[in-house]
Amino acid sequence: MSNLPTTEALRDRARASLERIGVTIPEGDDLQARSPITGEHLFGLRATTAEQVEQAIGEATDAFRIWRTTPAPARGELVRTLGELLRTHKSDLADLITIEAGKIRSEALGEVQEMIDICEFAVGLSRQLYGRTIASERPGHRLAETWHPLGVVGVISAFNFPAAVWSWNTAIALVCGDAVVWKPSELTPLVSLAASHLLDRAIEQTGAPRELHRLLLADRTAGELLVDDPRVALVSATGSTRMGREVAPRVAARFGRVLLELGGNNATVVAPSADLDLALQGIVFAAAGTAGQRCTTLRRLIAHRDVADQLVDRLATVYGRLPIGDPFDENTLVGPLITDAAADAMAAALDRAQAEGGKIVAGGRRVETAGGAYVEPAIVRMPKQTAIVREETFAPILYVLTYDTFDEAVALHNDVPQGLSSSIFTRDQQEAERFLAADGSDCGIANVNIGTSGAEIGGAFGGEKETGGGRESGSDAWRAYMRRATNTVNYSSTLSLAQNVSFL
Ligand code: UN1
Repeated sequence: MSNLPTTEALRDRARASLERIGVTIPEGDDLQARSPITGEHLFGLRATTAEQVEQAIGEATDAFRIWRTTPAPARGELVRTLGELLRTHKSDLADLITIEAGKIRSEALGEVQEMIDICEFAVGLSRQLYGRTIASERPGHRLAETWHPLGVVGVISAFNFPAAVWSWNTAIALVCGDAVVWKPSELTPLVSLAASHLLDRAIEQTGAPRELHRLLLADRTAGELLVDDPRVALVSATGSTRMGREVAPRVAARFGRVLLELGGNNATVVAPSADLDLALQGIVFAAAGTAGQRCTTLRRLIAHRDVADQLVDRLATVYGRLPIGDPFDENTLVGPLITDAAADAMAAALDRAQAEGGKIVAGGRRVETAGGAYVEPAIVRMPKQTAIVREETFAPILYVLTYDTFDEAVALHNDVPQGLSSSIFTRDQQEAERFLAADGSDCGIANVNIGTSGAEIGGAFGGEKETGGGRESGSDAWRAYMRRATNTVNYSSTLSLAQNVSFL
């Protein structure tokens, strides 16, 4: 492992990036900004109080009242400006993502690129919030639907995509005419301050209502206030299934809307006809990339018996050479886990996997170093899909299962509680299509000849079952951020009732 930067150097680098973006650090001692690179504290920060959360929701509600009548293409102008600022500060924001989330440089830049892309998408969308015109059954009537802004959107986001997930929600919500209150992960306050400040600058430049976006730097109680507040029309939450189980019924109890992006337990099927070179590359990026901390990370490899040994041998060789360490070092491919607790959870999962009959064939050890939680990504061959394999452990563990028939592969694939992302490597067109068919993969994302992670923003992102059912980002995911009105207009001079009802 290469030498790690000192915490002092990380602090200077963070301070310089924040200064270029224009952020003044709200120093205090309620919250800690830290870096998983050294595991040490960077800055003490002031938290948003419960009273300020209340106030922020009120201010956002007032801003929404103005924003909802601003023409959508004019709303797009704000998001276009945000996109331009993100381009200007791409490197600064990526620095902060590396410092606080531990992502390697290329992935941190990729995350900011994803933000720029969603801004572009949203700007286009601002002129395409189409409703349908529907054939009326009555003469002299027009039937149509109109999409209106929804209200205040509460965004709750996780540490692993500390900025991009906010931008998927916020860029779309803003063009849809909504206001946003954001409760980011406590683990990434500096990224949140930076992203939020760039939006504030865009708001100022375009003359949009100042309180259109509010940032809550606080612990989970602030998230709970958002969840329970009837002024928050939509709660869009990314995180664990456990969190989703708490959020969903509370929002439902007040008839609010939720958009949930929860756990994944993503699998790749490797068929006997697969191009193994391609599969190898796809698997390594999906399983070991981002140190296994994407919700789309590949966690289960379902390999045909004829190719499994060869594939696992080749994977183990690549795993043995994966450069682990300082995410700022351009040779590094695997940065730190977010906390010591994450490394402990990985070790506990590996113990359980072995107790359930698994055999570790690569990695799995903690890299001894002062500071951050660095681990060797692990490959574990399992005799069957045991209890631990059916759980999501947010760390780089790839469980390998083997299959004989395609039906068996699909059954194994779908036999987990989560349903986010999936893929198959095959050169057999029939198999590829069957994997994508109604009785194939049950996930929200199903791919052929690429891995499970790294989805483009143009498609709708999300999954089924315990993943929560929400769809964010591209395609028509915008509809979740608006309310639909069905309009019947009678332009005749007779009142005709639907369904041929006669009255009077
Ligand atoms: C997440 O891990 O919360 O598809 C989101 C991907 C990324 C998004 C992941 N575009 O891997």
